[in-house]
Amino acid sequence: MRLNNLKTIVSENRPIINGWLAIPSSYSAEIMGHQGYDAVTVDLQHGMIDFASALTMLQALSATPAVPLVRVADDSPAQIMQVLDAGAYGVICPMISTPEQARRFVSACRYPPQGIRSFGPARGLLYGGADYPHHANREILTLAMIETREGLANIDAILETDGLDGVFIGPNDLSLTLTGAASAESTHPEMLSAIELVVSHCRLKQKIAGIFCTSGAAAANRIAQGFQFVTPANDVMQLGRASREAIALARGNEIPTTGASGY
Ligand code: 3PY
Ligand code: MG
Repeated sequence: MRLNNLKTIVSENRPIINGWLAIPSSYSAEIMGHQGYDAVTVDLQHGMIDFASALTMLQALSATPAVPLVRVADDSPAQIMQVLDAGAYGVICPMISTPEQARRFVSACRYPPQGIRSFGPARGLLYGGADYPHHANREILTLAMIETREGLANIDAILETDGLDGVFIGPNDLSLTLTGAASAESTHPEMLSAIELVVSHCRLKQKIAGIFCTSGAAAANRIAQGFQFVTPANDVMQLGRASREAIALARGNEIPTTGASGY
C-alpha cells in the first residue's frame, strides 16, 4: 500500500502544512496539490462541496504529491466510509465532544476487528494499491476536531481513543463557545489557555495537535507554540486576499486587510 507520508512527517518531528479546499473544483484541487502542501483537505462541512465534486477533487489530488484528506460533515459512519472508499487518506471529524463520539468516528475508519468499516475499498485500491485492505487501518489518519466546551473538558479521554492520531482545533467554533465571538486568532484569555491545554495534553500523550489558522504567519506562530498540523487559511481566503492585493497594487492603493468575504 502507498504509505501515508503524513505519518512519516510526524515520526520525523516535522510539521504538516495542510491546504484547505472549500471551492468545489477539481482544477483548484489540482492547483493546490501542486503548491508544496504536505496534505490538502476537501471540506464537506462548511465548503460548498458535495460528494460528486469531492470525488473528482480527490482524483485530482491523487496526481499531486499532497496527501488527500477530507473533513466530513459529522461523525456519521456512512459519509466517513464513503470518503475513505473514494481515496481519502485521512479524515478530520468536526464537533467531537465526548470519548464515545471519538470512538464512533475512529471505528468508522477502521476495518474489523479494530472497527466497523464496511468492505468496499473502491478508489482506495486505485490510489493506495492492491494490498490497501490489509494496511488501511495502519495508514489512514484520524483527527478529531476539538471545538466545543465539552470537547475541551474531555480532551484527555478523547486523546485516549484507540486508533486516534490526534486532534484538530476549530478555533472559530471553540472561541464562539468559550468567549461568545468566533475568531480564529482570538487572544481572549480563555482561548489562550484552552489552546495551551490541548497542546500540552497532546504532547503528553504523543498525539498530533492540529489547528486551523488564518495565514501562513499565524501558522508559523502555531508551530512555534507546539502544533504539528497547521492549515494556513483556505482557498477562499487565499483567493480573496490575492485578488485584493492585485487590485490595490494596480490602483496604487493600500492593500485592504479584509474584504467582502469577511476574511
Ligand atoms: C473552526 O474554526 O471552527 C473550524 O472548523 C475551522 O475549519
Ligand atoms: Mg468549526
